[in-house]
Amino acid sequence: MIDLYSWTTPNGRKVSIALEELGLSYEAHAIDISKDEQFQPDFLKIAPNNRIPAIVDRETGISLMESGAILIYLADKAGALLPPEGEARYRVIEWLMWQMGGLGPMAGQAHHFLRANKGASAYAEERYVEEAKRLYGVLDRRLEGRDYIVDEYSIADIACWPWVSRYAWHEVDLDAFPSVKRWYKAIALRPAVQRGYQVPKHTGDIPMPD
Ligand SMILES: N[C@@H](CCC(=O)N[C@@H](CS)C(=O)NCC(=O)O)C(=O)O
Repeated sequence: MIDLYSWTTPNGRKVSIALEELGLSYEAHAIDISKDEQFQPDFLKIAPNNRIPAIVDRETGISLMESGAILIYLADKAGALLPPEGEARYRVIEWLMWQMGGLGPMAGQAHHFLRANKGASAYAEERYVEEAKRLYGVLDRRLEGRDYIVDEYSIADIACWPWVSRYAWHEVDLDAFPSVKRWYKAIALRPAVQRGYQVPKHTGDIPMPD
């Protein structure tokens, strides 16, 4: 049994989607970041960076923060969604790191300036939207002629998909990125993705472009 501490955000959804895909038993605990619950002392013991998501594996006693590390741990534990060795394993980790260091932080900053602080800085709004679009271009080229980011569906797809589900928040038109759009819509139909998206609470349907 895995304890999942999460909220209805892209980084949180990565982990609930992976847990659903892998069929691992878990109990979700809501950490409402709009109420600053990520700063509670008990949560800090397992998440020293004050951010969701975090997990505790009751079987091993291991606790982890950082969604990328959690995805690798869960995939290795279940023996799926991450090849055990060889080039494909490093290719999945490569694209997972691309999401962790690029797509997530840049789109997150775009949300900060476009939605939470609109008008605070025209420079920052343009900078992060343009960087988000550049990254969508990178992903679009990678997905041209491929169903998934690496050969099989993997934690690289699961890491990127919830960020792309916020395409409207960072003002990206998916019609400009046809391979990303096709990939996004196909993954959105997966039953495990539909379940994991609504953890720790239901927030409405998955955004679906025409
Ligand atoms: N690199 C971290 C980022 C986690 C992160 O930024 N989580 C956000 C929600 S998506 C959060 O907890 N924000 C709370 C805050 O900013 O105080 C990861 O991937 O786990």
